[in-house]
Amino acid sequence: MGPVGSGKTEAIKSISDIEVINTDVRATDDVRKLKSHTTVSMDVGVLHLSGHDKLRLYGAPGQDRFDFMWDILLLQAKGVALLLNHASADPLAELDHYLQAIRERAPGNGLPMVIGITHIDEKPERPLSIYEDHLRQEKIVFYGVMPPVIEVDARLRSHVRSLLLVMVAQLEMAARFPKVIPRLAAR
Ligand SMILES: Nc1nc2c(ncn2[C@@H]2O[C@H](COP(=O)(O)OP(=O)(O)OP(=O)(O)O)[C@@H](O)[C@H]2O)c(=O)[nH]1
Ligand SMILES: [Mg+2]
Repeated sequence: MGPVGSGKTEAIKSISDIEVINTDVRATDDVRKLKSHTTVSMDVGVLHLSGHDKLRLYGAPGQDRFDFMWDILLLQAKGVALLLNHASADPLAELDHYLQAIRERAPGNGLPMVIGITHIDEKPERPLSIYEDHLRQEKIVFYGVMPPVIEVDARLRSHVRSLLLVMVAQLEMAARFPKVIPRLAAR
């Protein structure tokens, strides 16, 4: 999940082991000022892990007017990778907006979450510490931990892989220590 242009479609294209199914169409509204195409339904990809494990990847549309897709995707999601555009006007407001949207759809402990900061190269003067400072100040906890914040260039497979492995680690930890986060046992 994440705002328009944060790199959700690009990240799935970079990492997927299958050809990505996407629903990008030509943008005709304000989005056109940012980029030519936007996701209207979802992106679908797969990342093969070791053995027979695989991570199914679903990229949500960034625009709020398609938020019914967030309802559908979060109903079945095992975890959320939230991408934020570091170069946007107010990335912390976007962070709060999405955290709220996710909380409303996954109440209780929420879901395992990892936050990927994209477009860092476009705003190098803005410190990266703003995200962790904000999460700490607001005491934001999902699934028993403050969501890890990772630097990601969505165009680079290795970066996207690191982001997803951090999320897989949270899922594994939860599966091994279900008493730490009781809701996990039920999932
Ligand atoms: N310079 C730079 N460009 C990036 C980075 N990460 C992603 N991009 C580019 O930013 C654009 C993001 O576009 P998408 O992946 O379509 O964005 P999206 O999040 O799917 O947007 P919606 O579907 O409209 O919600 C692409 O052109 C990427 O190549 C980064 O770290 N640095
Ligand atoms: Mg997209």
